[in-house]
Amino acid sequence: MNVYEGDLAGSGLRVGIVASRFNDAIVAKLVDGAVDALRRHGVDPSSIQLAWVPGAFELPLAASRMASSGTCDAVVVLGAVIKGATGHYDFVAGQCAAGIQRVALDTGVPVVFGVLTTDTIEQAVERSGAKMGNKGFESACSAIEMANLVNVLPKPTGFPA
Ligand code: INI
Repeated sequence: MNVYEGDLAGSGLRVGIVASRFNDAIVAKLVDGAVDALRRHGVDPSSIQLAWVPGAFELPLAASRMASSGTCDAVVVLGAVIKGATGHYDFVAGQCAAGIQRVALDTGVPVVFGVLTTDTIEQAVERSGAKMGNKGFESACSAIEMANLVNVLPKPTGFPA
């Protein structure tokens, strides 16, 4: 049996972070958590790129540019969509999630969904460094694991040697 797994060794990896400014008090904590996780797992700070976009709806485009640039082994996408704050929550959150998944499948580069989608601002606070952990930290760990998994999985046919 062949079992493929990605470990959490970040040394040598290049990671892009895309973050949205909407609800920036929350998202700044997610960015801090992500950078902390990357550094603790051995990613060189000079190998981390960070791009800011206005809101969660804009995250997929910037993630697409990062993922297709050839400069990232994985991309962490961070944002906060809070239901109480918007009537178009379902459109923003849904299109953001679908767009990010599409970028990952289209490019083959792991793109991790670290966007909080909550009913209240309190729930978002809890998930950005308070009692429910930090979604940015968790997402960065997932990005490292997926980057390393993609490196060991069998390559698609036609993939350059
Ligand atoms: N963007 C967010 O990231 N979070 C939100 O909660 C949010 N609300 O509440 O509307 C939000 N809206 C802005 C949206 O992402 C776009 O930036 C905007 O529609 C311009 O395209």
